[in-house]
Amino acid sequence: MLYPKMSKTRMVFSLDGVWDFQLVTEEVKPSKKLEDSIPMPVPSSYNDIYIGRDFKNHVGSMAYQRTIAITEQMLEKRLVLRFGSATHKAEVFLNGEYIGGHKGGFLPFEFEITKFAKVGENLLTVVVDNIIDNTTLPAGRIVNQTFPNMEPEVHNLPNFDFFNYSGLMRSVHLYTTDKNYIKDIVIFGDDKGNMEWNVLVEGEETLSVQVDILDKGGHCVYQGQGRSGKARITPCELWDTENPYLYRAKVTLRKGQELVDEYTETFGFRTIAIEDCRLYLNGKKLYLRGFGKHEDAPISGRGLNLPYHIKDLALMKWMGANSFRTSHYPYSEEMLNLCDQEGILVIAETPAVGLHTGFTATGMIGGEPKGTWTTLKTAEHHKEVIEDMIWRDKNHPCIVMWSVANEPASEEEGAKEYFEPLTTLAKEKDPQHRPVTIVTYEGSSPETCKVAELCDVLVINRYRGWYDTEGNLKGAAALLKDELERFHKRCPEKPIMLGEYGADTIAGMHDIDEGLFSEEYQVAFLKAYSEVFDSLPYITGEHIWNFADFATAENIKRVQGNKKGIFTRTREPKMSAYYMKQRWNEMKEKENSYE
Ligand code: GCB
Repeated sequence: MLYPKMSKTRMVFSLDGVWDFQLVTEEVKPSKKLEDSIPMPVPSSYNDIYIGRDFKNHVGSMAYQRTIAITEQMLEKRLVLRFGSATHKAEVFLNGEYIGGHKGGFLPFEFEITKFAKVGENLLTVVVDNIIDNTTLPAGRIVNQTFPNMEPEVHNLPNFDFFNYSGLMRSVHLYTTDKNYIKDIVIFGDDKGNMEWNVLVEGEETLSVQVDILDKGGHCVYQGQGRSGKARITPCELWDTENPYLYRAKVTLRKGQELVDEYTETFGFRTIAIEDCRLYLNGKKLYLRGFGKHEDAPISGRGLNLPYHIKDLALMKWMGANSFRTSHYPYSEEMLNLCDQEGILVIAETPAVGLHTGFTATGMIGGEPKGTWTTLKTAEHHKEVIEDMIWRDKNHPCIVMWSVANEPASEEEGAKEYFEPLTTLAKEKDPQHRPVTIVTYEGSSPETCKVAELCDVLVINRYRGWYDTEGNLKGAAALLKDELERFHKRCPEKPIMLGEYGADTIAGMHDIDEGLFSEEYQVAFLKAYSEVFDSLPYITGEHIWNFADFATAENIKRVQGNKKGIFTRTREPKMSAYYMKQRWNEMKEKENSYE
């Protein structure tokens, strides 16, 4: 799906700003102005904008409303209303009429509204629903609780360890195209300068397509004709983490001589490969240094926050990191564009987290052990989000791998049957056939994991020295090494990386004996893991959990959120940032000296 961009033929209007907002307690009448509404910024999570637990933890729907002014010229075109995301479900109404809905909280969707809109003022109402249950991704549970002499209460418990932020958390746009238009573009290149394109066109058969490849300076280095084609660009600058060189493909659609649509897509030339248990980027061994992250900031929550996006990438570069995982959902399109520009590699993850009825990261729910694959009703929706995520993100050179899920019940009967069609789908749908993984947890050992063979890279999360063996880092390192060796024995040809490892650390808390929760313990923990990685040649990366402290649901294992960040929530460094900065920058220098 194309991001809304202005061109000679396309107008784009931002609908970001202050909308009217109301938590829904009785049915919304979308043809009427909301009564008793309060101002709400879009994009933002709604939860932390006002005060009070009841507001923040509201279970159910919320209504967003604003007016939009539409001109005659806009209605002569095809007029499209596009949401960057709506978490987790949305129903959209224009002037009281239902124009469509969408399920899934982290991917864009759009509707043509030409026939619903009128010249002048139009009333746009969006009803967003934040419920997570055994049909949604991420997965959660609705729990009805009763207390003596009280009205029954409804709680929505996340089966995952991040706050269930919701609302219109990404940008909303209106854009126009001609009735004949470029629907989508697939474009990519390899490290030999070979490229392929495929332009999807909506409209008359006779329309002609031209593709101009522009270099950084805007000079045309190749011109191709036709909806699909192959070419070789020589000389060609490759995209990599040190020199993220981007080309642009200017695609024009003509009816005879008349220009009817123009869209410029960015892409890069690079090759990702796996050989001898290692990942390669453009023929060079690739070691992934970085983090599991969250889209998370004070006040705006999970809302699109460009200053935080750019700051986070700057901090990663300062540390010598080269990558992160979009744990645990697809991130904003803006972030992926920045990663293309900045040369940061991304493991792109679906919102499939919490797919385990007997386990959560915080260990706080009992659930129904071993019942996951008969209890969850997520398989069809899981397919949709894989297709939609890959379709949205396919052209980004920064994406190095797809993660189909985080910490599912991969040790339970039924896991292989659930995941096999999904990993196959991910491979088929990606025009570049990038590696695919399922990130697994401690309960899924080399002996019990049912999905290892489905993964191109084994990405495993381990918390030895934290959730078990706490305080005993020698013991933790021994267990970790032994387990990695067993995984390697089972899949000798597959690269292995740590997708998560970390320890909660309260910034400013110190302990001469490196006690749990102190900054000293976090450093010692990371050192112990680093030594294990350095002793095993098939380890292809280390992603620390987490880049920064982040908000979670309240429970007694979380002190105002998860504190495993290397940075605090407001991005101040903990001691460990300096340790990792030194380690990673030394690694980087060594890598560059081999060139
Ligand atoms: C995990 C989860 C992550 C949690 C983390 C933790 O295994 O994948 O979402 O936040 O552990 O800190 O417990």
